[in-house]
Amino acid sequence: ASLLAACGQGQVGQSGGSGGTSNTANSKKLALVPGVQAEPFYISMQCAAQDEAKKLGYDLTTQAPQMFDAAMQTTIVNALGSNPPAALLVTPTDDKAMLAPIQQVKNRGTKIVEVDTSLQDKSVAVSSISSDNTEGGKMAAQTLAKLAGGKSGSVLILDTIAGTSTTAARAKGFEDELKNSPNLKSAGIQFTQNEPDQAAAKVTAALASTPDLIGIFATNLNTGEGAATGLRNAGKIGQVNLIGFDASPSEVDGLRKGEYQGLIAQDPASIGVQGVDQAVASLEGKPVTRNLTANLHSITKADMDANSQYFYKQKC
Ligand code: T6T
Repeated sequence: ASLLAACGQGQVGQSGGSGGTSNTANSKKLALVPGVQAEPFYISMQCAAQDEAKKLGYDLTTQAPQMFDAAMQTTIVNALGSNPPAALLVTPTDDKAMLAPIQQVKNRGTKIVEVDTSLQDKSVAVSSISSDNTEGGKMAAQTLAKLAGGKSGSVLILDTIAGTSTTAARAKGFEDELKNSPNLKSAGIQFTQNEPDQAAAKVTAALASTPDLIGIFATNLNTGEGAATGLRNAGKIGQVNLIGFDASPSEVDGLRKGEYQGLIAQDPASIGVQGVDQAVASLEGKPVTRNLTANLHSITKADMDANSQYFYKQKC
């Protein structure tokens, strides 16, 4: 407790740098702090991570913030400092704001593994596991280009919150790839604070301001669900092509109903398993891989039944 008091809340560092104290009582304890609670992507990741930890003789506990929010996540990460786990698997909800709290846990001797998102500072984690999000954005642009079939028009990108490494890479990959389709013009990137209602409102506004809107790329689950609502409210389902990211039950349902023309599904279970494997390798002095990726799968209504293994879970 005295060490924690010496470090103080939100401060970075402890003399001696990243060495810290290793807590032998917790040598088999792994903590997972995902981006947000009760959300199918992170539930799927957590279920697989728990199973993998158990298989390797470790115990993984999960604590998730109520919202995808750096202040809420900071409170959880700071609390870990008083009883540090051997390793922390974390989804930084902001690529800069989460640096200080995560570094502080690291300074207590905890190994840090990033799962899904990552910090801008690449010196903190021993390993980072994510989808190739730039490639995912590119896949979405290629799907929309194919659906447009040479027809001209504008396409809107719905991002979540500035500072989210994953969705930012998806939006960038999408915009870069769009340049290869001269008939398609970017109507810009709109931030939605990861709120479906805001995504729906941005779609309503875009339909009014951009009469040639022919496509939308929703960079994650909440933006996709909101975009589908916006299109439904305007009676534009099927007229404006919607490509979503992720494969939540509601998105999968929307794909079946024709609200989405395509989904780019991630493999959150693989991210969870690889995260645990890297954390354990690091704790046991085995070789650790600094960057790992999980596969992506482009799914359409036509092939969705053959791809049901990529659909996300609502519970373990
Ligand atoms: O798309 C995932 C995740 O990869 C991203 O970092 C945040 O949003 C999700 O959790 C979906 O809601």
